[in-house]
Amino acid sequence: MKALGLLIVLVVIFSRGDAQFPRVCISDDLLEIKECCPIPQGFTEPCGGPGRGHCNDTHIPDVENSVRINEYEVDDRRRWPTVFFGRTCACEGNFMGYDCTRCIWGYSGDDCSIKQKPAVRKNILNLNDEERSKFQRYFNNTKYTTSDFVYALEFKENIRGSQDFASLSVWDFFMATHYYASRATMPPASAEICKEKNECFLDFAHEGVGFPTWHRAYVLEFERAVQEVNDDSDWTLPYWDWSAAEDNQCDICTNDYVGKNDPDGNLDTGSVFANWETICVDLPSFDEATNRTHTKPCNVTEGTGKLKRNPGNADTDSLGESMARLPYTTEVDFALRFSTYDTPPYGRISDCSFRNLLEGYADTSTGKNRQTTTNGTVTVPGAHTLHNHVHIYLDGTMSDVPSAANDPIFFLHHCNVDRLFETWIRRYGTNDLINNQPETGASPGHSRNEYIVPIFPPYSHATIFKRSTELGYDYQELHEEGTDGGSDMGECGVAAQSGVSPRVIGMAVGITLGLVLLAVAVVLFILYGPKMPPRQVEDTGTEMSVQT
Ligand SMILES: *[C@@H]1O[C@H](CO)[C@@H](O)[C@H](O)[C@H]1NC(C)=O
Ligand SMILES: *[C@@H]1O[C@H](CO)[C@@H](O)[C@H](O)[C@H]1NC(C)=O
Ligand SMILES: *[C@@H]1O[C@H](CO)[C@@H](O)[C@H](O)[C@H]1NC(C)=O
Ligand SMILES: *[C@@H]1O[C@H](CO)[C@@H](O)[C@H](O)[C@H]1NC(C)=O
Ligand SMILES: *[C@@H]1O[C@H](CO)[C@@H](O)[C@H](O)[C@H]1NC(C)=O
Ligand SMILES: [Cu+2]
Repeated sequence: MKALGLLIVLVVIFSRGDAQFPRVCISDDLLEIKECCPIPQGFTEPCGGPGRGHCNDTHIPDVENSVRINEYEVDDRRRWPTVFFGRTCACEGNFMGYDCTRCIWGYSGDDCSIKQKPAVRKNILNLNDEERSKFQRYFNNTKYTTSDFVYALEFKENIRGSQDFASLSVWDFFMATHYYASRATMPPASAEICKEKNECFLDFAHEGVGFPTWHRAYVLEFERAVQEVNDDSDWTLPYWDWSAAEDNQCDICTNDYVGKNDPDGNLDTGSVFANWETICVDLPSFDEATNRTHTKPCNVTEGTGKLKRNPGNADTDSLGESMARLPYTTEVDFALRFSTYDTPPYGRISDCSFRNLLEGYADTSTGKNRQTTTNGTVTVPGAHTLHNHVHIYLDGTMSDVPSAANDPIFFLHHCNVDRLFETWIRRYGTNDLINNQPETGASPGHSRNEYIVPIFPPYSHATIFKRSTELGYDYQELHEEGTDGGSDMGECGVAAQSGVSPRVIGMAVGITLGLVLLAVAVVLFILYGPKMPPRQVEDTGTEMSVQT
């Protein structure tokens, strides 16, 4: 099984030429004129017409990136989605979607004017039997229902017409979307430049400041797709709070949830997901697949075998002892002490950054990035914490990030990652939340005004950096700091942070409040004697200064 543990660090999956678009826009004519402005059902004009939407040139945000994107001249994801479509629906008001028939997140109703009461995403362990089997059935239906979107089988430069787009299931469409956004190596000519910057790849979803918002949008789109497949708009995705798992082992790897497995990492035949066929697993590397044959590495219509999962069996020799267990809740507490959302260069080497701790390239004891190093014959594994840690711990399909979304546990994991992101927002967020995201200087696709590639038609990271209640959903419970109320920030002392953190303000307010309460209590005590027992007052004061 250890051989299956394709490491996140080592995987270099390339996927530059594919894309996914509404089936209605993949006629030879529309591909030729590069226009995707369908007339919605029941309407007479493209994009619905005045009051709903109109067809317009696709606006592309002009952003300066730290990696020179034009060096990736063959990558179809650049200036998304204009390599395929230069004219798309510009929706008005609260409408969105490729034909402006959807409502923006958080709104519903025929004219999308009703602000939704937030739908609550529950802890998967709190689902009752009926809800649990519903989650399994709904996921399974999503795997076996054909998507309205199709997927380009070839690089744009090789696309001849509609015959080069494939139909796939709704589940596999999401799988392919994540795969398409993930890591691609740099063209050989630029390899030297990028090596210096430690950024020899293009990844629109990972290793960057856009990681939390990219996956937030992705999970929202997925949740809505599952609702649509199952005709149940009230359904919500459950989250898996892995940091609370008993004995720090996978507590949902049973047939009641995502399926148990044998010692070789095969799912039990009693699991709903045992027969699911994966796509895009164990593909040849980019260089081999594209340089020799100039063909896309992943043919999404070809299965690549059954799901594999083997929690706790990742190769601890090369990856570190901690990979035999799930992350501790104290590691989550640690990450959530960082009020600084992200730090330059907004990538995998960022230090003292909440985003990098959550994504998992920063150590949860120092707060700093650590790459794999060698000291003599001893290899010190790079930091893989929280989000990354869970992927690696689960081993098998989940440990290869670009194709990890084959496994149903992926969405339960990412729902929890989003819940931790939301915990950060509620703890440190102010009215100008998006200012936590850089306007320039991130790697391509990660700055605040850039699009979440390859959502079509796209919207920016900034539009999704809001409290979840603004987007129409909430969590049963956010992450609560453990009772130790620690203040350890490793090698990233509070002083190293820019500005005064809300935490410090909170502490000051707490202490002041405690002192005021104490003073009031003393006065009351003097005035009214033993009616107000002083012991209780002392307790209140102590508790406050510990907690804040
Ligand atoms: C159409 O797109 C152009 C170019 O992006 C933009 O300047 C213009 O404001 C858009 N028109 C409308 C009505 O949205
Ligand atoms: C999953 O759905 C497929 C297609 O509808 C069906 O054949 C299969 O029995 C379902 N699996 C389970 C375990 O319900
Ligand atoms: C690409 O192919 C050319 C010609 O076969 C070869 O010289 C070159 O080394 C290959 N590049 C990579 C990165 O494999
Ligand atoms: C993709 O796989 C299908 C099924 O095996 C095959 O018919 C098709 O030719 C393949 N397409 C490409 C572009 O390789
Ligand atoms: C390298 O290993 C030696 C011997 O185990 C140890 O004394 C030294 O501190 C290590 N150096 C670093 C930088 O970890
Ligand atoms: Cu991902």
